[in-house]
Order: sequence, then C-alpha cells, then structure tokens
Amino acid sequence: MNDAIGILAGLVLLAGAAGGLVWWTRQSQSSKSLFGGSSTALDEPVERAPTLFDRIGDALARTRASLSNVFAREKMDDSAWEALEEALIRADMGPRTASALVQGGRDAKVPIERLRGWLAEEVTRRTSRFNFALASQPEGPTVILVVGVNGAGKTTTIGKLASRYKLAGKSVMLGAADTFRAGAIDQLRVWGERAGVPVIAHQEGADPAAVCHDTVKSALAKGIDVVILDTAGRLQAHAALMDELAKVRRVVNKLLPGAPHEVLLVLDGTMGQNALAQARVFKEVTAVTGIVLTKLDGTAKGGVVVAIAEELNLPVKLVGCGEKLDDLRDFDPASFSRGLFGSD
Ligand SMILES: Nc1nc2c(ncn2[C@@H]2O[C@H](COP(=O)(O)OP(=O)(O)OP(=O)(O)O)[C@@H](O)[C@H]2O)c(=O)[nH]1
Ligand SMILES: [Mg+2]
Repeated sequence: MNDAIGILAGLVLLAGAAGGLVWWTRQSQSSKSLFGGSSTALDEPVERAPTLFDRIGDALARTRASLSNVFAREKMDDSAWEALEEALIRADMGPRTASALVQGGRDAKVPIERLRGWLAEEVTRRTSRFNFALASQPEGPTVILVVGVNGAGKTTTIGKLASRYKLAGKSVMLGAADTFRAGAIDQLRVWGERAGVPVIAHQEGADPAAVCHDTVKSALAKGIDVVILDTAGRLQAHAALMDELAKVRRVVNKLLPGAPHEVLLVLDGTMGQNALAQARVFKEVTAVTGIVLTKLDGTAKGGVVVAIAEELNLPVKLVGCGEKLDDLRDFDPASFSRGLFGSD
C-alpha cells in the first residue's frame, strides 16, 4: 500500500515538473517577443528575427542601471524619491517628466516593493494616449513627408519604411526632395534599389517643392499606394526651412487635397535632450504627426521616448534599431515600459 502511494506521489511530482517546464518555456519564449508580433510557438524552430527588445536591450539596460540604486533601497523616504528623480533625469526623461513621475509616486505613497510596477504602469499610461497607426488613404496615394535634422536617419528610415510597405504588398514611390546636400539624391536611390521601389529625382540644387510635385503627380497617374518624400533638415536656416516645408505642403495639397497625410519627424535617440530641443523647433515650422526615434541600438537611453510623449505631446510611432532594411519596429508602450523598469 505504502509503495503504491509512493509511486503515485512520484508520478504527480513528475507531471508537475513537466507542467512547470512547459510553463517556463512558454514564459521565456513569449518574453522575447515583447514588441508585438513574432512570438514563437512551442513547435516552431527557435531561430527567429531579432525583436525590437533584442535590438534595443542596451538602451533599456542603461536606464535600468541608472535606477538600480533606487530599487535596491529599503524604503521610499525623501532621499530615495530625490535619488529616483535624478536617476530618471539621467535616463533622459527630462526634468519635467521626472518631477511629475516622482510627485505622482509620492502622492500615491507607492512603497518600494511596488515601485517598478507602478513606474511601468504610469509610463505606459503616459506614452499610450496616442494613435500610433500611420495614416492610410484607402483611395489614392498616402503621402508621408519625412523631416528632421542632418544625420538623424531620415533617408535610412525612408528605405526601411518603403521596404516594409513593399513587403506588405503596397506600391511605393520615393521623392528625393533633399536637393540641398551633395550625395543625398544618390543615397535615396541606393535605398530605393534596396527596397525595390522607384525614386523620382531632379538635379542637385533643384526646388524641393518641384520634386514633391512631380513625385505625387506621377504616383497619382500610376495608382501608387504610398509616396514617401525625403527632405533636407537645415535647422540652422529656420526661416528658409519653414518656407521650404510650407511650399512643399502647398504644392502637394493642391495636387491631392488632404496631403501630406503624415509628417514624420526623425530624431536621433542618442541625442537625448538635444533631440527634444530639435523637435520643438520642427513643431514650430511644420505640423508634425509622429516621431521616428532612430539609433536605439546605439548609445541611446530609453527614457527619451517618455520625454517626447510628455513634453512634445507626440507619439513615437516607429523605432529605428540598426542600419539594415528590416531594422524598423512599431513602438509598443506597455512592453517598452516593462523593459525600461524591469518589471514583470
Ligand atoms: N545604428 C543605427 N544607425 C542608424 C539608424 N538610422 C540611421 N542610422 C545611421 O545614421 C547615419 C545618418 O543616416 P541618414 O539616413 O543618412 O540620415 P539623414 O537624416 O537622411 O541625414 P541627411 O541626409 O544628412 O540630412 C547613417 O550612417 C545611418 O546608417 C539606426 O536606427 N541605427
Ligand atoms: Mg538624408
């Protein structure tokens, strides 16, 4: 009898362990697909394209590292709240956002053991109050104007975005309206070839608005789904940039009322608070609809995403995480926040 009970107990333990192993495998696999999509089913091969979380792990780890001293404390007293505020600023969240988060935590008397989870929830709430979907016109081309300072990653992002639309079965046309910088037109042509989409271009020094005009006109004639326009980001020449972008808008809108449907501002994530300052100027010169934050695979700190949402009131719609054609991801606030604070 005792033997039978012993065998039965052994079997129960064995089944429990097997169940635990399956649960653990599921957990560890799903946690790798934090940024929407590509979750790996148990029967699929383990090889997969790196997710955004894999690609920007260092940016999130840098932020977590600056917070680790705070999370290691015993309780949240005055000095702990001050340390948290400093750490949030060091993580590129900006003084205003850092102070608002700390005030919120103090008011809610969040205990140390709930701090990670609370911060993740709060940052999710603050970064998810936007519409993240890119504009999409069912009839006629969707026109996307891409703006940003030199070197932010505009042309690279356009190549990646073109490839993404192409793979989704859309026809795409690019307009080389950065006629200012030598080599910019050829650079867009190279990305056009990589993505397998046509590029409309004039000579270097030509009127950017004329290039945009010809691109949209050609796209209308050919029934193209998506037009993406590259521009020169001469922030130093504030008035000239404002005039140039206003003219582009006017010309495009005349050909296709409602266009441009999306104005994406590309910001270099490694620039931290400088990126925010640039964005403020771009918001003044044109009606930006969303942000593409690039180079999050580099030395960027993740907190800048929160500062953008809070201080510019604009959604980060896409994230650049490398120099290759498929290194562009959608931004997912909840997964991002959990990665940022290391909460479950
Ligand atoms: N690591 C990394 N590098 C990037 C990313 N996006 C762009 N870059 C690099 O940043 C540099 C500038 O990118 P461009 O796309 O030429 O930037 P741009 O805004 O078009 O610059 P201008 O044409 O000079 O105005 C290039 O060396 C790109 O390879 C990214 O997400 N990650
Ligand atoms: Mg460029």
